[in-house]
Amino acid sequence: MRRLLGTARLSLASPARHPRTAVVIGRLLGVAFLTCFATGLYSHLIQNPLPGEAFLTRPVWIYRVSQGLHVTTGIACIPLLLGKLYTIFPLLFKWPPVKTLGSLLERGSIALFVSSSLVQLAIGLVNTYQWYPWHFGFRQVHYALSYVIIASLAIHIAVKLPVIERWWTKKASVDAEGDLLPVRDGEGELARPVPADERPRGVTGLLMRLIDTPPKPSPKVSRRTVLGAVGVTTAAAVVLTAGQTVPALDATNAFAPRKQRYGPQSLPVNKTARSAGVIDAARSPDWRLSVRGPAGMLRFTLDELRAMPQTDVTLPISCVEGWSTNADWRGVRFSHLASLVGGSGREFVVRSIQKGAYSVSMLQPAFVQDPLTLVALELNGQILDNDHGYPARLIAPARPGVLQTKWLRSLEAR
Ligand SMILES: Nc1nc2c(c(=O)[nH]1)N[C@H]1C(S)=C(S)[C@@H](COP(=O)(O)O)O[C@H]1N2
Ligand SMILES: [Mo]
Repeated sequence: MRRLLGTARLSLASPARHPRTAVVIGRLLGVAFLTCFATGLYSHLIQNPLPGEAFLTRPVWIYRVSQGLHVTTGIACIPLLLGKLYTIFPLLFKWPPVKTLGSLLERGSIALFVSSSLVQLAIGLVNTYQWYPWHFGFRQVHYALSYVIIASLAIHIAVKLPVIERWWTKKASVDAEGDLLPVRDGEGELARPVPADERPRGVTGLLMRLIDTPPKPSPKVSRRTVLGAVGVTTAAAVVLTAGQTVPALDATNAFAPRKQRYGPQSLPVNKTARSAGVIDAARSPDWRLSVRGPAGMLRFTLDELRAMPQTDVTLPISCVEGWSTNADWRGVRFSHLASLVGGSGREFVVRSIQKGAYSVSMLQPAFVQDPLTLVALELNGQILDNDHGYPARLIAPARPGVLQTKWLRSLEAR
């Protein structure tokens, strides 16, 4: 077994598989994972607030940027992680896999990190296409896994700190000609000359010695090729998808699930009125918006809402799935409606005529009082399209799209 794995490791040795390469890719991967974790946590806290949590309402685009970063860095993690796995691949054939308690921690944390990140990135990516080919709750699993990943990453970095430090700077990694310095024992296992007792023996060993003199690894794939490939695929993944949230990259947005301005009234749509089953109720002349607060309940027809003072705001829809677009909204200030029922400064429950998921959202006092929060009746200069929430929808600054409830039915102070 040991010999077989030794052979495998030797045949996989390559100058690209050097701890310096692992450190270079690892740094980028670390930054991407931490950004993804922080922005994911932010998104989680807006949707599942802690008691007494304060909400940021400015800048209005904060959620747009944060969630755009979340999805974009998550996508960038995929080629980076694969590149990193390529560089450390031979270590999978280390035998015995675990020698000491320290190595158990090291290998255990890597196993956990690699497996949980692969699952995390895969379900996250698939989720951006609104495809849920599984039977678990995406949000809970994605959230729980993020802690597993960050904890195992912290252990991994702590264990590897000596190697990371040793190969951190370029200066300390290359000789006068610019070639990577060889790895000595204790400086990281990768590309270390295979000790005599680990070299394959017998026929395999003989053959290998004929083809390729061990322990010198053959320069099959150069370090530059690997770093170049990882860099190009990562950049491509970003450039080909980030246009769903960065308007300047719209032209190169080939793979993202949504395009800027592609949808009714120049705004993408997730859930259509038809699929939500709301068209009849939304178009009915009996539609009323009921607003309830400490001072009682009022019910408004669409004409009554239109007769109230109208406010214009420019605010983005920023979907948790990563796409976002700015739009011009016109409607009645939420704070005005709240004050009519004595609900100023209260938290409101906002309900849709739609049933089921996404049909309710909580609007905390900071958003209720915000002059930019509207019960919108118009979008980009036209009466709201059925698919954008006709006759009325909620639009507030700095909130995830999923909380910008469409096809409003009632606003209730708590
Ligand atoms: N009632 C209701 N409101 C809703 C949704 C929904 O499914 N039902 N989808 C939400 C989501 S996930 C987003 S991103 C925004 C924008 O989606 P849209 O483009 O479909 O309007 O609307 C939100 N409001
Ligand atoms: Mo969304």
